[in-house]
Amino acid sequence: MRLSQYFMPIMRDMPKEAEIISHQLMLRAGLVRQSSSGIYSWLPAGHRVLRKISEIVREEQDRAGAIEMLMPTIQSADLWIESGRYDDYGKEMLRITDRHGRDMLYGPTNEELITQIFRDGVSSYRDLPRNLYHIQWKFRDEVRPRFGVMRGREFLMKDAYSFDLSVEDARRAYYRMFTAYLRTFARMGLRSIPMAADTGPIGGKLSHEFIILADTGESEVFCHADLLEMDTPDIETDFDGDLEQVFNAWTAKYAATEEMHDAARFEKEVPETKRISARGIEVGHIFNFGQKYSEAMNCRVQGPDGKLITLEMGSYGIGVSRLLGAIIEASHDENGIIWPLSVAPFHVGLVNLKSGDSVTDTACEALYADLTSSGIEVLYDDSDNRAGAKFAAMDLIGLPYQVVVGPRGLQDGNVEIRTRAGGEQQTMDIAAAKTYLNEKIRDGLTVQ
Ligand code: 5CA
Repeated sequence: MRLSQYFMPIMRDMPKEAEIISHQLMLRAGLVRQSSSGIYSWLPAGHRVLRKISEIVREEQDRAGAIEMLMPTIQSADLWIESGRYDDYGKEMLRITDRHGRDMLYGPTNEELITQIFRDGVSSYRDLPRNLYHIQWKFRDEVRPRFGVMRGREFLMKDAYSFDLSVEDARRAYYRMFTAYLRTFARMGLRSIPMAADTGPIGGKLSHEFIILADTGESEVFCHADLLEMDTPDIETDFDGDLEQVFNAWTAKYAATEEMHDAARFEKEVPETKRISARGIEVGHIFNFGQKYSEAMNCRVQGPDGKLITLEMGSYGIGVSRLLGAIIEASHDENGIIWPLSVAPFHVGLVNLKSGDSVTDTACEALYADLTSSGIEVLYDDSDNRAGAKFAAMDLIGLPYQVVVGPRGLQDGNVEIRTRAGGEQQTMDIAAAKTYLNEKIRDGLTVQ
């Protein structure tokens, strides 16, 4: 993509309305714009990141055996009356009346709708187990939308719903999602810690929040420091075999959100030097709620002996749009965002130090064409801005690699490669630069 033909409105000054760094940087780097309180437009570069995050979520859900579908954003109130949650949900639910006077709502979550769809689509124990998911916009009329996309009113969520015949099977479904979540967040460069959590309006007893430690996090959390060093399940993880082990290993050490925290237990179980009490961002939340919805909504199948079985259910959410904020909170410096390669809007920023100079232009055009044709995503700054402004913009938008091309280096056939994360600068000839970038990017995108 040529910057001269792109749309990425960069702001030099600090936006006053943004309280936390990720929100400031998302506005300054031209990723989002607020359209009304807690509701955002995703500008082209922000949209690219949102798509990449969604794709990682999708790959790991698919790998864990969940099946993708898509449910609408607008739902009928009738279903929520059936489950008993229509009144419980209170003011957070955006209620709408259509032209026929029918009560509708903008879905804050989908337990009711999926239960109806599943109940109407299955009749026998042979159709189980299943886990269905979608990635869809939700609306919650939060009292205090804040921190940009971190606590929005409209936000993108991945929500999966599992249906099982027995309590044991439902636990296995829970372990599958638990494991998939560890992998999902690790692939975005995040260290997530599953913490015993309260279930709130979703219900049930078994629940974990996946938390990223960050000073600007909304919740207070407590955990054992060893959890920061645990190994993430790798691609060889057997989604039928090793799951209970993964779950047990990750839940053996103390980790709890504020609502579930037990100070006496924390002090007893965790040596003083290992106690972490910090703030955290909730990027995912999983629930096993047994028969709460299947009972209320009559979601049953016939068992092998002809008797009806009320299904065991769970739901599993990831805050896809919130993740942009969480990743930036975890990865930035005083100059701007530092995107992990896997979610960066582009892999490489190509900086032409002297647009209009034919030698420099020719070298840049050739590099741009070659890198692009080998599958690398390049943002080419072909504008005639000053060098200093170009560097500042590249650092702000945080692409993992910068290639700086100018007449002086080109006299010796050289360009400079800068790594955004470590700040290293290396001078090398053009052929070596292409090989270097191809290798680094291929290796960096390989899923472990
Ligand atoms: N039905 C369940 C699981 S699918 C559910 O709705 N869970 S939830 O309420 O915990 O939401 C799932 C995830 O969505 C949260 O972990 C959080 O990352 C994200 N989320 C929740 N509310 C917001 C919000 N207002 N803005 C941005 N992300 C949010």
